[in-house]
Amino acid sequence: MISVVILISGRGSNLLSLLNAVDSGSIPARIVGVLANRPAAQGLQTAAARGVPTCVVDHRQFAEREDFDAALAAAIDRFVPDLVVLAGFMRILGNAFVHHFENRLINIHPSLLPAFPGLHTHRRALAEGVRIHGCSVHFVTADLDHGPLIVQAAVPVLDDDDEATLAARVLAQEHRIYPLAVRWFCEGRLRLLDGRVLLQAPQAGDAALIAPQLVAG
Ligand code: NHR
Ligand code: GAR
Repeated sequence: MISVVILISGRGSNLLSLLNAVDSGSIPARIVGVLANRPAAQGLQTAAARGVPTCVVDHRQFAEREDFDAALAAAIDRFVPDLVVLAGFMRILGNAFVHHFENRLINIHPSLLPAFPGLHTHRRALAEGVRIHGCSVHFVTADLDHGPLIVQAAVPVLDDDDEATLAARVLAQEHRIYPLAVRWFCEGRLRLLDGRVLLQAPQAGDAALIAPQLVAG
């Protein structure tokens, strides 16, 4: 069984969607730890209430980014995870950290990458007047918000949207695609080829396990 560590900074609604997907059996993994860089992150309570061990590595206790990264990596390594999931994690991670977790570190970003990397994506999408916005799950590389894309979901931008209404529409899709991406990773179905992600079809035997297969209409 794949072991997963989740990193958060705040509310933790993506964390909750992942915990629920594991509990319902749709992700074949164990969430072995939840780490936050802020002691006040609400998601820490969500995890503790579900019996998941939590840990805080407060970035304000470190003078240098590299020192924070090293302490965070050491705290994660104690859980011996196969996959590290950034779920609303708000600190940029340095090369050494990214390299240490290469090909087993993923992020959800609230825009249709490569549009709007970085912060305040919904505000910037509204300011640009884009009509389609969304969210992206990607492997994390040293190049901020530019790693190989695993899955994206798009939503319309409506004329009367403000930052809050647009963020809520995107967030609903985040809660769909992050569990999907984590499931594919845990099923061993994600392949990296020339900086792109390929999704392998389910194993041939799988169809028999869920026969009869569902068809549209
Ligand atoms: N690190 C690397 N190397 N590569 C990525 O793709 C990363 C990453 C760390 C976090 C999440 C990302 C997002 O989805 C993420 C992707 C924080 C910032 C940021 O500017 C930007 C992008 C992301 C997360 N953070 C400020 C900083 O100085 C602090 C902001 C705060 O603490 O509120 O680190 O959007
Ligand atoms: C989510 O919208 C996530 O995509 C975004 O922050 C929110 C966290 O919500 N992530 C970033 O902006 C990363 N810089 P949550 O804590 O409820 O999952």
